[in-house]
Amino acid sequence: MNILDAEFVKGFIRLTDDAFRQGWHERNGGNLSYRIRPEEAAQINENFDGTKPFVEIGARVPQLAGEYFLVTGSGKYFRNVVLAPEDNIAIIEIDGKGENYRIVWGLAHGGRPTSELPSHLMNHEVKKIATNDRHRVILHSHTVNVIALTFILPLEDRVFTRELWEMATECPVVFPDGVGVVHWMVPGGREIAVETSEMMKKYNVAIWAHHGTFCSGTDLDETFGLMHTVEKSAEILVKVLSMGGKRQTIQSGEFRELAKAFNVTLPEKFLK
Ligand code: 2HA
Ligand code: ZN
Repeated sequence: MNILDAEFVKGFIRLTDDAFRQGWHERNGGNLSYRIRPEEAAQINENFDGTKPFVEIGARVPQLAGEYFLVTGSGKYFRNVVLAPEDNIAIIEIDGKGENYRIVWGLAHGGRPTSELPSHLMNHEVKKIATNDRHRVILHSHTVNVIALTFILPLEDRVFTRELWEMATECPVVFPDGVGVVHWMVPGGREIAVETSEMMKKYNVAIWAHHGTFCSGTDLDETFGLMHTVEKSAEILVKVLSMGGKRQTIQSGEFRELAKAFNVTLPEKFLK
């Protein structure tokens, strides 16, 4: 099968276009990765080029040994993916130790996988284990309103979770575990990857102060939808704060009622 005809590739390309149109991906901002199912890889691997050298990941991900990922390219623009996928995205293979990768398809005119590859792969490893192989997508976006809030709210999981939950009744149902906040760090390396993957052990959302948001999910729709929900909630909070702040809101007892009605568990630490 032609790689561009595979459903997961079509979905990946559509997500990059949708996310660009949301205003989350200026220039080369943001990145996306998808952990390819073995049966999906089997449908297209006749088109893989296994001759490129392995390169260091910059992190150790032994639980991902031998896996294939579809990833956006470093320095590539989300808005160009739909026009020229083969130049802007790539499929990479992880080696048997989980320490190196090689490009087997894509980035046809050169390039490297996303500069945030250590964070993406460490998040995938954590989520693969935590969700019993269900989560397959990591999306990093420069979400305008979430970033704005990191200049105003204390950089605490509890504060961000509770404020975002209060801004839209469906939020606790969409992200019942809450969100984590990573203090400002240099992007692109192993250190921020370690911090972020620690957050991903507890949450599906990790906010990078003054930078953006990471979301994890089972599929492309769910992960895009999670980013969209979190960012929309942040937008409402920015509007509320701009109008002088809350005069009324959803109460802890009401969140408990919601949890019961929608059959979700909300951690008590966020209901104080
Ligand atoms: O430019 O978003 O975090 C890509 C990024 C780095
Ligand atoms: Zn970024």
